[in-house]
Amino acid sequence: MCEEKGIDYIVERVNFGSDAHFEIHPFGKLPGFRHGNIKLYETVAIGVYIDETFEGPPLQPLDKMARVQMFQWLSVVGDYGAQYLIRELALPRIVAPLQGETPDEDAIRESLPKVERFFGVADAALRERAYLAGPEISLADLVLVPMIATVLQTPEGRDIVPRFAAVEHWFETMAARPSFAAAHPRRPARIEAA
Ligand SMILES: N[C@@H](CCC(=O)N[C@@H](CS)C(=O)NCC(=O)O)C(=O)O
Repeated sequence: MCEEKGIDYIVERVNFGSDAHFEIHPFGKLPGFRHGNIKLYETVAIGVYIDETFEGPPLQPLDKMARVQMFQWLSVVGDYGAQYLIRELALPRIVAPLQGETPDEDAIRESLPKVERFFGVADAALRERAYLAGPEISLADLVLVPMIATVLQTPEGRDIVPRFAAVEHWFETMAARPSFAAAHPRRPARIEAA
């Protein structure tokens, strides 16, 4: 979001579960956000704050129904996307082996119909319009794109995503934006913009 708005920012790492972590996020999750004396957590709140505080291209539609669709998608992505795509598929498939654990293949298999449903619903939306909430990019697209990038790191994701042409096209468009490369999670731990 900061990259899309063209604003300077610093990415800081915290030790997960530390006092410093709970100081910025009282539920011990990510992300947390600080701007001067303002401290925020929850992605949607942070996104609205960034968009409405700084100059730069708008990240929320003015049209009422497009804005409503944006919030619908933010909710869908935050609830069902995070659950099916990340917690049920990507985390067991990617993180479990890194921790020396064997992924629960039955659980992963059970996630797949839900992952497919998610992509089916997104595909139907993206066949009608270029972005989730209309003809212009919005916070909803910016929240979904890292989830799809993560799912594409799994063999299941690489099999499923190409079956949804509109989602695949949308992802390619999003991944070609400079903000995608600039905000990629493999960046160094601490980044200070010029
Ligand atoms: N509703 C929160 C979700 C926060 C969330 O679950 N964040 C994930 C990372 S994107 C996390 O902190 N996971 C680690 C954990 O649950 O221990 C938001 O939208 O910011």
